Amino acid sequence: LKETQPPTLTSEQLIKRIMEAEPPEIYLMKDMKRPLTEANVMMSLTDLAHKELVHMVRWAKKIPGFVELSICNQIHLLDCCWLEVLMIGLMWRSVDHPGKLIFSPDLSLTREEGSCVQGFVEMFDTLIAVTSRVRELKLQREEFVCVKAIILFNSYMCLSSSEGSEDIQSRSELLRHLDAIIHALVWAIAKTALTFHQQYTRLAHLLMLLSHIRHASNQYMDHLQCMKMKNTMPLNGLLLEMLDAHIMHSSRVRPSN
Ligand code: AOE
Repeated sequence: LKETQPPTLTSEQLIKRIMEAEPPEIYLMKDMKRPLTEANVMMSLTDLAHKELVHMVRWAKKIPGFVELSICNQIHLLDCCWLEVLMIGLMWRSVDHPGKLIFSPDLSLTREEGSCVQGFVEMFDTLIAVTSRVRELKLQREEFVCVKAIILFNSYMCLSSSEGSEDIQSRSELLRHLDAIIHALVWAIAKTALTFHQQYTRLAHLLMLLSHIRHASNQYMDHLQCMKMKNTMPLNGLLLEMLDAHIMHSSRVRPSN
């Protein structure tokens, strides 16, 4: 039983809240004179990803509706989408730098520089290709923040789908928030001087980016999985835990805790 239903935000208010939730730029402030060896690059990227994940949790908590979900569902959503959220952020930072990935203001890599990392080139090409598409579409900041929030709530497929009334209520709450963000995205698209026909075509194109981002995320998850097996990379406990969570989701086995 819900005591108080929060007042519904207008699309404008919702976008304002989502914009305010944006994480800060992360600087690595490493000695960049070190050679771009596989170990150095991977250490920097892992370090960056960890710092970003801390901000990602803060970001998610500021997305209207997220903190009202159960802690368990909050964890499941983040477990499912963390790499997709990192990737769309990376694409957004890299959009004005064709052929480069801007990991942080002080760490950008070209395809050639990245080729020192095993399995990087394939991933790099995918990320560059989707980033080019983002550039082609001239993605606007308001649209970007909405699409990123949609990635978070669209991970609801990872949530437990048992028949329990709590689960069902939680799921419908989540879908209500997802609808509100989609509505806000439609509102943001409508602000541009486009015909109706161009507006819904644009909405479709923006949402189709999601399948490419999910593909890239899965591609790298598989790669991380390989590396975990071969033990070629210094993976920390957090990552191993994360990978286990990922396997559990993809094989539809419920975590035991
Ligand atoms: C993409 C975007 C970004 O901002 C950073 C990085 C860094 C690494 C990059 C990846 C990326 C793009 C694809 C790359 C990859 C390295 C090689 C690959 C270039 O080709 C990713 C580094 C990933 C490090 C793993 C970090 C541990 C994650 C643990 C998460 C976790 O434990 N949980 C429970 C999820 C919590 C969510 C908040």
